[in-house]
This record gives sequence, structure tokens and C-alpha cells, in this order.
Amino acid sequence: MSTITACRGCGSSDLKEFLDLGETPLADALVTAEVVANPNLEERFPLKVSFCPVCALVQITEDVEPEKLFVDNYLYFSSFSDHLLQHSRAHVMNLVETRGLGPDSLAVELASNDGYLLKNFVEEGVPVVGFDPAPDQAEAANAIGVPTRAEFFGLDAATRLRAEGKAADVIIANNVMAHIPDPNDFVAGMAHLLADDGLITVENPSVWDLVERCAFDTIYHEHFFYHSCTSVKALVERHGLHLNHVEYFPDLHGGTNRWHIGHHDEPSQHVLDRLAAERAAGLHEFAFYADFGHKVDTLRANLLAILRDLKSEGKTIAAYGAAAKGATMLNATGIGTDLVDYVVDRNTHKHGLHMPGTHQLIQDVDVLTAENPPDAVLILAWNFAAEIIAQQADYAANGGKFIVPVPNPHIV
Ligand code: DWN
Repeated sequence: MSTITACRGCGSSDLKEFLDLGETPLADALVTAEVVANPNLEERFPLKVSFCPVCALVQITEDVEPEKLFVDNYLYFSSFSDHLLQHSRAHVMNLVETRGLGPDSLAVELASNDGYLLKNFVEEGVPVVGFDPAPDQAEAANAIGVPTRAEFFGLDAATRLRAEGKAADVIIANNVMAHIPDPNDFVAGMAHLLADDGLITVENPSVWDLVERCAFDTIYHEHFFYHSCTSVKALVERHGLHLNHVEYFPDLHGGTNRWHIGHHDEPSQHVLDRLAAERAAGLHEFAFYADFGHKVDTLRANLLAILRDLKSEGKTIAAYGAAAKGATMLNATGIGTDLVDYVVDRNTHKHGLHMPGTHQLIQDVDVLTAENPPDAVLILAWNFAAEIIAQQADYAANGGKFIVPVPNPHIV
């Protein structure tokens, strides 16, 4: 663990801090009852966010080893979100059609998790290679016929794959270009692996939405970076690549951009418009981020007021979604078991464990419709609030209420 003092993108020493969320545990490091009984066993790290005025890259300034984040007992499996599965399949089918992919093509996904996306290429007869350092997820992918290498991707991995005579026609990098400590090695690897007429698509939540929607809980040590079109353009051009298009998905992870990147400089009018809009809004300047901390303080105070009012009325409160963002929300806001009794989640790998830092027990979602249901449920996975509320219609029909914390805490 070490403190970052220079921009990880361009090396500038002029990093400007704009948010300090205190010392928090690793957001996906769910804990056992043994750790709950011995809290000193749980590591905490500073969680501070800075802006680089040279390349516009927003980044945390604590360097936690990636093995701690993504290898040791990493429990995030992509296949537990129906919305994400539908989104991913639509992307694959579009690529197969628009890029004319077939048995002589190669599709590569970086951070391919449990094969949730690449399996669609396999079904279409398109050869694939996945990279994911999390052993359980890589094993799950290989088990369903998605060839996956349990390793981090970078220039070295790309060089070895090219040495096998393989260049990628498409490279898909969803929720990973924000998750690697060395963005230059990662992008250099993509540049080396991509065929001359190939396409890279990179998906990450938009830092513009993060600030506008006060989605401070999406800040955690797994997320080294928070990207804009402006920062992505600067990053890829450093490696001879070009940002040629961007798509926007408002309902995915609180607002997600899908950036289209290639070897040739062929920008769409849309991406030029988005870059101009970011510049007009000031995303390339510190002032845009300067008062974000105050917005976070206001959200936290308003959420605590709702929870405390319910408790003063003798209500019981649970939470839904043992999400990484949920760990930041609970820890940075100070929501312990005094306010929220337990958390429910569909991911069976998480059942019986406890939330990092605040230690609420994680149970199956059917607890919400069993005897003694909670009076209210705080939706920590608010990015899936519509899906979750629809899914839990029986709980609502029995009088259950939902609390949605972002962008403005309110009861549904
Ligand atoms: O970048 C990342 C984002 C994209 O996904 C990774 N760092 C890890 C992860 O972050 P997260 O854990 O905040 O993501 P989710 O996908 O918002 O987490 C949702 C949680 O809620 C998962 O544990 C699954 C669970 N869930 C559920 O129990 N029932 C999700 C849905 C949609 C449901 O219906």
C-alpha cells in the first residue's frame, strides 16, 4: 500500500485532491464471522480522490495491490444481474453483425469474469479469449466453454497472445479500464493486440454522472480511475490509438459510457459533440470537482436523517445489494447495525458473510418475504433499483418500503 503523488496517466505532479472519504475497508472484501469478532483483523485504507489538470484523469491516491482487490476471494460474479446480461448480449450480437465476425475472427474480453459476455460469441461460432485474474470467475468461465486465462491483462499478456499468431478483431473491456493501477500498460497491451482494422470498446461509468448524481459510493479502491471522454481521449492517444465514438447508457451502473477506440483517427460527429460538451461543462478543470465534497456531505446527512427517523418510529431496516458501492455507502456514511440490521443479495457466494467494515450479515433475498420482514429496505445497489423493486413486488405489496439513496435519498 502506498500513496500516489503523481498522475498515473501522464505523470504530472500537479494532482489536486477534492474528496476524502476517510479510511475504509476494501469494498468487495466481505468478511467472516471471525473478522466480525476480531475487527482489528480487517484492513482499512485511505480513500481520497484527486484530479489531474493536465490530462483530466480523476483518480484515487491510494495504491492497493491488485491481488488484494481482485484475486484473494473476489466475489463479484457478473451473471447475477439480468440487466447486465441483456446489455452484454445485445452488444455482442451488434458486433458480430456490424464487424462481420465469424470462425476466422477473434474476440477478446479483458476482465471477462464468469464468461457472462464471451459465451454469446461462442454461441455464434466466434473464437474468443478471456482474461480475468479472479480464479473462481475464470474457472466458472472455462467450465462453460469460454477459454479464459486467469491473469491480469497488459502489454506482456498481449505480446504472448500475438506471439501465438493471434490479433484481436474486437477487444471488449467493460468495467476494467478504471480498475487497473497502470492504465498505460493496459492501453499499450490493447494497442499491441488489436488488428489494424479492429475495434476496442471500453465501458465505464461516466465521471460526469458520478459528480452530477453524487454517486460517491461508486468510489472505492477497486476503482483507481473515473473516466470522461476527455480523459479517455488523452489516455488512448498516448499509445497511438484514437477515440472515435461514444455511446451512453443512462441505466447501467448509474450512467455508463461505451467508448469506441481504434488504430485510425476517424471520430464520429457524436464523439466530437460529447468532447465539446464536456469542455463546455468544465470537466477538464478542477473547478468542476471542487465542491463535490459538500454535495456528498449533504447526501449523507439526508440519508442518515431518513434512517434515524424510521428507527425513532420503531421501524426495522434492512438493505438490498451486498454491492461494492454498498460498502462505501455504509462505511463513508456511518451506517452500522444500529441502523441497518442485515443485507440481502442474490449472489449465493456472498451469503453468510458480512459487509466490510459495518459487518451486517448478508442473507438470501427471500428473507424479505418471510415472517418478520423489515419495514424498509435501503437499496445499496441503486443502479438496479427499478429491477430490484419490480422483483420485490411481493415485499412492497405487504407494505414494505424502499429507500433509494442516490442521487437524492428518498422513500419509495
Ligand atoms: O466495477 C464494478 C461494478 C461494475 O460492478 C465492479 N467493481 C464490481 C461491481 O460493483 P458493485 O458490486 O457495486 O456492482 P453491482 O453489480 O451494482 O452489485 C449488485 C449487487 O446486487 C451484486 O452483489 C448482485 C446483487 N443483485 C441482487 O442481489 N439482485 C443485483 C441484482 C440486479 C438483483 O436483482
